[in-house]
Amino acid sequence: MTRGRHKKMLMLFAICLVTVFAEPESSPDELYSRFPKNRDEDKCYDDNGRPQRCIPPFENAAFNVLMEATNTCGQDRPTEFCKQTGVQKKSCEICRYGDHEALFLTDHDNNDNATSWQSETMYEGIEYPNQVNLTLHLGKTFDITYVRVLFESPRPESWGIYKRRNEKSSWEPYQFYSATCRDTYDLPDLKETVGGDDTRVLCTSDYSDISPLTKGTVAFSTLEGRPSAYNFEANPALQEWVQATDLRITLDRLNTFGDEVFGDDHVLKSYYYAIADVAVGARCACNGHAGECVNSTSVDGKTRRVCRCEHNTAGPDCNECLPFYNDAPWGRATTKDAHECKRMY
Ligand SMILES: [Ca+2]
Repeated sequence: MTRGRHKKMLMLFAICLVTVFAEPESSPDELYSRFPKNRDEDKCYDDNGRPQRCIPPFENAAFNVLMEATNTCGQDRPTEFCKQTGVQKKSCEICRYGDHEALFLTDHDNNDNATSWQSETMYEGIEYPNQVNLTLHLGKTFDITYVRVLFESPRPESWGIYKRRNEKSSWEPYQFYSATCRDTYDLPDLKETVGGDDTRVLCTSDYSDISPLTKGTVAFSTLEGRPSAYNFEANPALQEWVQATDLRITLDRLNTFGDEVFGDDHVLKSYYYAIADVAVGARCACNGHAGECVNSTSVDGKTRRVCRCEHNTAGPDCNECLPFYNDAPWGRATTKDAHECKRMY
């Protein structure tokens, strides 16, 4: 084999290796294509002025939206934490006010130097049954494709994602990640189950190892493994399943090496939750009657996102007909019928 060819083979091998390791555990963007789309998807009228179904662009709905954290290190007083390096001697630092705030969950990270939110440690009592909640208010209904969490600490032993369909409804479980699904959440591990209905809450043990110690990702794709995902448009239950106005991450159990039982201070201080980024792949939900979502400031001075409604519809999600446009009952636009609201004469 010539030297040049050898080099090429090595390069090819390296590229394959990178491809294998760069592949995320699930590919939410691939799933996103299950939502019907075409390149004119934001146009609510065709070239001849006829109404057609339109949808706002795909976005990271969490970006720069401040999450509420029920616990943050350094918030009340400086606290010590020790880096989990896997070796006996741990390097410890102080977390001060502002070092690891909740706003770092949804800010713009550059890859080499990501900012992260961090909780207090097991030394301060951050352990089951105590929980840490991170809550994201989106301000209106979104169609959620995925929730992706990039951990700075090891991924938790047990945690869950909850959602609310509107600001007044109660929190519903969306997905659980746990090495102890039955004990912690009273659900079977996904590995032990077969089939099931579209809107069943699942628990999986796949992402609950203590390794990797940092930069572990978990991506929850709302339609993954849902039997009717390919027929999304004809399935109202699934359409409702992907909708949320608020999302909550509940951190229940820390992952440990089991050495916390001896109660050593430095060991206890090496167990805490830290997250570098939370991303929510979603579209503003407008029932097929708007091609974009815009900021709107209400009388109380609050700015929130609202659909720019077309087809003579109105409401935050284009969920009703304009006054005097009630010739036919309101309907969600489909690819076959835009369900335009028509003037009553
Ligand atoms: Ca960050």
